[in-house]
Amino acid sequence: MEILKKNIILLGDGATGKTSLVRRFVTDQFDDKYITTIGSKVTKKDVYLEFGGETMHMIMLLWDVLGQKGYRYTQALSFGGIEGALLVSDLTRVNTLQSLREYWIPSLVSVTGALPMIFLGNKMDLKKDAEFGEAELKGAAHDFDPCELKFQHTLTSAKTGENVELVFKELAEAIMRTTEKAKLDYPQYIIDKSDIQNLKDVTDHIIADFCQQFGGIENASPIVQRHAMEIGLDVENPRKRELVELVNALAGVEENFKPDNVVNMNRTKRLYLVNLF
Ligand code: G3D
Ligand code: MG
Repeated sequence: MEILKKNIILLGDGATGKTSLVRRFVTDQFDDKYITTIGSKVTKKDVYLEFGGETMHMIMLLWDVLGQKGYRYTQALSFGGIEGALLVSDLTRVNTLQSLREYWIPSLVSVTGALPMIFLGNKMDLKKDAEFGEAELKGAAHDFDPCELKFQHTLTSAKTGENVELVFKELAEAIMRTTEKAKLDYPQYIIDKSDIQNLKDVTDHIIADFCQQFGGIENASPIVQRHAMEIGLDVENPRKRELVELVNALAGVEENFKPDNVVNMNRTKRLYLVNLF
């Protein structure tokens, strides 16, 4: 039997239920070794799944990252080698879904590139306190779908255990299904965030990202230059407001030749970089 080792990350705001989901899924967690690193914890779980008529043994290494925003450098390091993500929101707090869109997803994909992601609306047992439901979750899954997973999203409860095992297995299957080709269809410019010290660096990365996805600097740079001039952006001394305008202008260009979800992903990722400062 083929054995595969895959790094999975759970991402989302504090108290959405990431640690509880891992605990629920990994029933023998107390016998398992925890590797504690700065800001994250790794738990191992063996999963067996049918794929292409064969049984596969997948060793899932589950990365449970500190749920606080702002630890971006230590978090960026733990994203290396991540091959799939469970994005956890708390159904009783709609701002946790907004955070996935505006913070956690761009933060992840800017270091990993396209990868399978499943959106979880956790705490489904607290139905009467819910601030959003499956429709909003599906909307987010639709907007961020770099591997064309058909907008995977599931309501879960770490408390009752409902759908918990299912979502980990769904992610394992999604990782198996996601071919190298799918990743190449959605090239992502990978950013080492520890490189970014100021808005000038951000400008550099935004332009490089756009150029790479546009098929090279020769074709792309006249377009970037035209928009930068129209906006009055000084690349040596960029201001935040101008950079936001540039990001929107580049999204306008990309709309002509990329699918909506990719345009949206790029735009969100670039705005996230601008908003680091
Ligand atoms: P985090 O790791 O994302 O920060 P935790 O979140 O797993 O620590 O969970 C935060 C709180 O939410 C915990 O409550 C936990 O018991 C609760 N919780 C997690 N998942 C669920 C769920 O599905 N349903 C309900 N009702 N509660 C859940 P405490 O009170 O211990 O802080
Ligand atoms: Mg936790």
